[in-house]
Amino acid sequence: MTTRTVFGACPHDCPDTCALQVTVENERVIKVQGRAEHPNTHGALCTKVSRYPERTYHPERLLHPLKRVSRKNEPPAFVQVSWEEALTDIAARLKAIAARDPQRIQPYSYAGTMGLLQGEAMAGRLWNALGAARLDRTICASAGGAGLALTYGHKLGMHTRNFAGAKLIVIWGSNSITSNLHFWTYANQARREGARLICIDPRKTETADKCHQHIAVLPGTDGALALGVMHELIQQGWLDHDYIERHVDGWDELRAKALAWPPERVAEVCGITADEVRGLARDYGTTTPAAIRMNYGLQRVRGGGNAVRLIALLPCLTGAWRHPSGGVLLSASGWFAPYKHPDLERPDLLAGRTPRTVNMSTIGDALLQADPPIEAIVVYNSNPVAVAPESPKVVKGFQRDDLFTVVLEHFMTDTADLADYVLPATTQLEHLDVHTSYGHTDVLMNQPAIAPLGEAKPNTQIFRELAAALGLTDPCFQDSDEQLAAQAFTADIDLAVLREQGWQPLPIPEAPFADGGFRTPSGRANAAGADFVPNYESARSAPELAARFPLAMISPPARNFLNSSFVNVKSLRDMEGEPLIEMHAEDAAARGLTDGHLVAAFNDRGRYVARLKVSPRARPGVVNGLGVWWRKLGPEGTNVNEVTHQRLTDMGEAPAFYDCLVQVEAA
Ligand SMILES: Nc1nc2c(c(=O)[nH]1)N[C@H]1C(S)=C(S)[C@@H](COP(=O)(O)OP(=O)(O)OC[C@H]3O[C@@H](n4cnc5c(=O)[nH]c(N)nc54)[C@H](O)[C@@H]3O)O[C@H]1N2
Ligand SMILES: Nc1nc2c(c(=O)[nH]1)N[C@H]1C(S)=C(S)[C@@H](COP(=O)(O)OP(=O)(O)OC[C@H]3O[C@@H](n4cnc5c(=O)[nH]c(N)nc54)[C@H](O)[C@@H]3O)O[C@H]1N2
Ligand code: SF4
Ligand SMILES: [Mo]
Repeated sequence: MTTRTVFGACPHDCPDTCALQVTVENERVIKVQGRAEHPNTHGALCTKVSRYPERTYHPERLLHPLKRVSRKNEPPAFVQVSWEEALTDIAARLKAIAARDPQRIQPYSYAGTMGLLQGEAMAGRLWNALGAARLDRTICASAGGAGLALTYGHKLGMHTRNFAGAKLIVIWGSNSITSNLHFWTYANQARREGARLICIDPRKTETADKCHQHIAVLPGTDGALALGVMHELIQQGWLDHDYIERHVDGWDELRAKALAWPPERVAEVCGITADEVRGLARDYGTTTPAAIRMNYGLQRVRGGGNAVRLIALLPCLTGAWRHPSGGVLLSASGWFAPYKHPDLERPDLLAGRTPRTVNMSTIGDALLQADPPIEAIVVYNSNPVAVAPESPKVVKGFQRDDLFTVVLEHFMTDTADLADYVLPATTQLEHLDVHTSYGHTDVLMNQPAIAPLGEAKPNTQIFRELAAALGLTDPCFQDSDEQLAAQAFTADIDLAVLREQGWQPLPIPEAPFADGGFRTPSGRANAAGADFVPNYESARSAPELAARFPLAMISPPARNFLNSSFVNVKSLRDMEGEPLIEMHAEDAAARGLTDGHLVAAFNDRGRYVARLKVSPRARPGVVNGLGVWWRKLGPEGTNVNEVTHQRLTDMGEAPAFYDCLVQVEAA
């Protein structure tokens, strides 16, 4: 028996980017653990990724290329083909389209893996060389990202580990225990040292259960709450005038806006009490150091970008940034920018062409309406039929018989079901990759632990071979994954260190903005223009719509899934049970509904059937449609995106998943 240990990195779209220790016995992975030596991972993984061998060796893993033999609106039927046959045919189809107009070829990818290599390194080169359409990758974080960039100049924040030293932690729009477990470890450490923890979330999450206080705002009202806090900071004299004067632009304008938001007005808009607003402001204005952990939950509404701006300005007003354990963290990804090679995807191969850009968040409309039409779509690292908003339109788009669809996948997802070709991709245990993070500031390397299963190939290899089949001859298509890894970063990142140790930390100061130094052109935080933007859909902003669809619906992540990944891993699905809609007892009673009823959440866009859970986790007026289930595993073949819409946020052109009105009735 031979046993070895391989160092890896978790590829998932999660702020924690854990360092993995993979145990291989007789060429089979028997265990995936967190590395004890990696500071942020500290030896622990979430339940999902501890089950990685179960996912990798899943009996339904795709191991061979498949070709569709049914029509798109019929039940999916595929036959196994050789790689040669698949790639020759795909290349011929794409070539014919490219000869007419390459921008009718649409790549579609997101963060199924966050790896730089299996992400866009080789794929981006292919699309550039072809002149294919660009994809605006907005589906998750671009509203908050744009808000942060406008305010600080980049996506920058506190060190996660420094939350351990805070005396007040505000967890704002984040269910940390579910989606940012390793942050929670630091928050707990702070609590043991006497810190106060406040959770701001419409849902009473497992994280809210463990905080000292939970403030259950209505969805999309965080900007108003931040203005209310500012109102009190001004009125009570809890401002750091010296910090503001030296490091903030646009304060006079913001001050005037904040003064129009006394606690009583805020309370009405947010659906909370004026005392909750005053208490939050008092805690925040009088506790040092005070740290805010925002997550992306609060920016999936029309005003998401502005909400992030207003919250990000709070530590600039109190001078919380002066302390290593004060400030705010939404994303740390901007810290990596100076270390990443800007030309990894070889934009020079575009050779002056400027293909159109399609927004991934409105792929439903784009597939049905784009002019010229999208004739081919190549999907990798994403499951748009399940995760993109307003799925009735997404499904209809993918069902077009004249659309040529190629999906690179591990499993037969809802999207793969609608493909012309399904190509088997390797998992993180089978390929090389390098990773940055959006929750900490270490670069990680993932070494392959085992050979590819079946005929699966890394995305990089699939795109390499597709480039060859298309007759693309630039030498960059010959680069191996090792070479791509070497090209991914500037000289400050040492691949030898990554190979030896598994990670390399970036040299980021402990208190990065203690003396200002934001990355805006002026070096000052920018408050100009930040304001509260109400939801598209809410009782206050759209009363006529609310008369028909009176319940606000949010659809936050399920703990044992990662977006739509892991839904097909039985042990994890068993923990989640089945697709659920949580509703407050008052709302259930008003509709004559009881716990366990099969119900439909519906609006003019669609109808989602799930099991009702009458639960104090839901506040009155708000229902929680958890997780992104695979449509085909739902009771009527739909998931929560059946009812979400394609309107975009105030900045960043992102989806407003949590800005959604529905009615609920017995199914
Ligand atoms: N287990 C697990 N972990 C995950 C994911 C997953 O699906 N499952 N998803 C990953 C991804 S893709 C991302 S982007 C990250 C971050 O993922 P996020 O989607 O930000 O996830 P959460 O931290 O769960 O934060 C969402 C929280 O925001 C709350 N929320 C909803 N609307 C509002 C609002 O208007 N205001 C406020 N204050 N709160 C609101 C929700 O109830 C929920 O508790 O997590 C990643 N981690
Ligand atoms: N209603 C609602 N919708 C949401 C959200 C929500 O909170 N509510 N959250 C949104 C957010 S934050 C995000 S980030 C998006 C996420 O949306 P996606 O990025 O589409 O994420 P997943 O659903 O996890 O799908 C990723 C797919 O990539 C595949 N994959 C993983 N690794 C590889 C690989 O190496 N190669 C290939 N070829 N495939 C691979 C996985 O098997 C999986 O099927 O969903 C969004 N949708
Ligand atoms: S999903 Fe997040 S918490 Fe789980 S192993 Fe990956 S990085 Fe760590
Ligand atoms: Mo996300």
